[in-house]
Amino acid sequence: MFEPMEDLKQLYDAIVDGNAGRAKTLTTGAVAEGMNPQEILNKYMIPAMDEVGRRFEINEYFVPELLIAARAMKGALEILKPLLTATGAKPVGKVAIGTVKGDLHDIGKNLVSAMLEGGGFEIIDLGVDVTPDKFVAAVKDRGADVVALSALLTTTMPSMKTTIEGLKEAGVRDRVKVIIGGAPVTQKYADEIGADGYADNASAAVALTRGLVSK
Ligand code: B1M
Repeated sequence: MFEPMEDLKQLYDAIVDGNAGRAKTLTTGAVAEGMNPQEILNKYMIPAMDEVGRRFEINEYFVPELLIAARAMKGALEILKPLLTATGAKPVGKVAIGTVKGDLHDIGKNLVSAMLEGGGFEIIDLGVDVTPDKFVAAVKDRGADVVALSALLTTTMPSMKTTIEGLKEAGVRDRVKVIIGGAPVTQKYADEIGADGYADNASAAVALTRGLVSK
């Protein structure tokens, strides 16, 4: 029988242990039992990745363990994604999203992307390690209204500033709203580099983007 608390605790453990098969099975079970996908994500999956980061910090985990935990997280997230993005509405704006140059972390970016899609936005996903010129091209050639930048490393945060400078140099900064986010990013940093907004999680990113495009 499905035991919500017990099975979801096991989902947390499966992600921390990098057991992708088990993480998928448990997520599928939780969804089939009608558990709220947002709750599965926020209460069990994201805290599991935080625990992985904590173990990395204290040298209990190394890059290989980060990678297998990330694979388990991504597999489970694929199951939740259709539920997070279910929408019938016509696009309310076009968002070019990517993880900035030098940065390969994409789980948070993918989550923000899925939630924005669920919020009715058309998404141009530029992937990871995205150079400023690719964001510029997404605005110039593909008509993005919003540029959404993710960074997980303190060392790659400056790429957000360089991207905004790139948009200015290309003469398209006034045409778009720029939002930023990621674990080390703050509202203060957003103000410093002249971004239009900062969100600290995927749901907040949707509310922020809605607010900006309606202005
Ligand atoms: Co790395 N890593 N990593 N890593 N990694 C962190 C970020 C770190 C904090 C771990 C630690 O030390 N505790 C640390 C950064 C330290 C720092 O800069 N302050 C770190 C490091 C050091 C590194 C390497 C340098 C390790 C090395 O090689 N020695 C290396 C760098 C590689 C590179 O990018 N050039 C590296 C590599 C990796 C892997 C590739 C192995 C893997 C990523 C796999 C992948 O993404 N495909 C990985 C992982 C998995 C992590 C941790 C453990 C988990 C990240 C994650 O997915 N979190 C991470 C520790 C941690 O964050 N707890 C860590 C879950 C995800 C849902 O959260 O991405 O924060 P997050 O997204 C959130 C919010 O931040 C926000 O919404 C999301 C949902 O709520 N958000 C936005 C994100 N983007 C947004 C954009 C928005 C708005 C909100 O608007 C546009």
